[in-house]
Amino acid sequence: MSTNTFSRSEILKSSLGTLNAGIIGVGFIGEVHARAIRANGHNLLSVSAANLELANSAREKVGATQAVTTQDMLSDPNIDVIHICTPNIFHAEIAELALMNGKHVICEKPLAVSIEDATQLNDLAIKSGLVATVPFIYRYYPSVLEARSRILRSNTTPNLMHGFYLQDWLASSEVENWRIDPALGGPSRAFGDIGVHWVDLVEFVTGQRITRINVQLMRVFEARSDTPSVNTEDGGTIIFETNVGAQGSLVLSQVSAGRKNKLWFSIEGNGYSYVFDQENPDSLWLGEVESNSTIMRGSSGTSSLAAQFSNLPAGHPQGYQDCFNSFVADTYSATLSGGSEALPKFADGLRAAKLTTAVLESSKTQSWVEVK
Ligand code: SOE
Repeated sequence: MSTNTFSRSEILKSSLGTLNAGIIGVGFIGEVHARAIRANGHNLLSVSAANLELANSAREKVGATQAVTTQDMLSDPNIDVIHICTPNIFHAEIAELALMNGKHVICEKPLAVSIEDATQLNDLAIKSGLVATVPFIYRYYPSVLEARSRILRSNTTPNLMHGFYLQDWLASSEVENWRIDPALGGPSRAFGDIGVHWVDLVEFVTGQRITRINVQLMRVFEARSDTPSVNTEDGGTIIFETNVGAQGSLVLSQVSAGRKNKLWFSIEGNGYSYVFDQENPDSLWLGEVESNSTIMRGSSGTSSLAAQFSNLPAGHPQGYQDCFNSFVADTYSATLSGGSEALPKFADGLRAAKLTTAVLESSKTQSWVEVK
């Protein structure tokens, strides 16, 4: 069986050497970051958490060399890259300190819960010359990259984009999580947590920008076991227009039974429809007027952009953690050579903050809102 040639990120890794990483906050997503650091051959030197006791159990969980305070990690000259995986409300302050201490930063989304803070962070990142990224990792599915290259290469601009992002991990009022509380998660939950991924993908794949938005947010559970009054949305429906006049719609929910992580989109232009399904990500569906087909990841004829992040032969599925590994590889190699065209930077985190603000405003005013 022949394997693919080594991917661009794997080749860059060999000239990069080993970088030292620190992770702040080690919940589900912190563990995903830890695996990605290791998979890329880098060194997980330090972890920190809300206190040293939690940091110590996190150290054991992910096998980091040391448990430290966040302050010590930020000022440690041996740390090259800081991964911020705390509850949302702490992201902006820590990201600012990390950049000011000369660290490259991967900051979980949302970069900040206000446009002002996200703007300041983006400015600071640009001024510092450091690598500063936000894990919009679904971009790294080769099928997504294939759709982007084909659409940008084609002579026709997409005129319609639609889909959904559905989950069920909050589908019972018994379930509690810090994301439900705006004091920790920020003012938007379903859009801020999953809607931003869908919108980021559709803008990335089409090269278009959403300019106007009209939103209905919904709350299925007005109360949860420890939360007498829930103030964040369980989901919603969104219609939008883009800078070239294309139209779109998105259905979002974190309370849809049986839907685990159902991110799905269809992007349609004159003569084509491209469909991507995150729960079946190794293939991209192509609809044409005379025939339909399925483009398999890794098959001959796929674009060089998709091939860059295709690390296994066709038929050996790549999944969520592989995307995360590719994203971390791209971020780390950007410290040496600039990243790939997929690399989501703080500017993309700022974009998500602008869209989130527009979503909340439209839902509140029950009207069309321009995205800043
Ligand atoms: C939880 O809703 C979550 O883990 C998000 O925080 C991620 O960003 C998304 O990729 C999957 O779901």
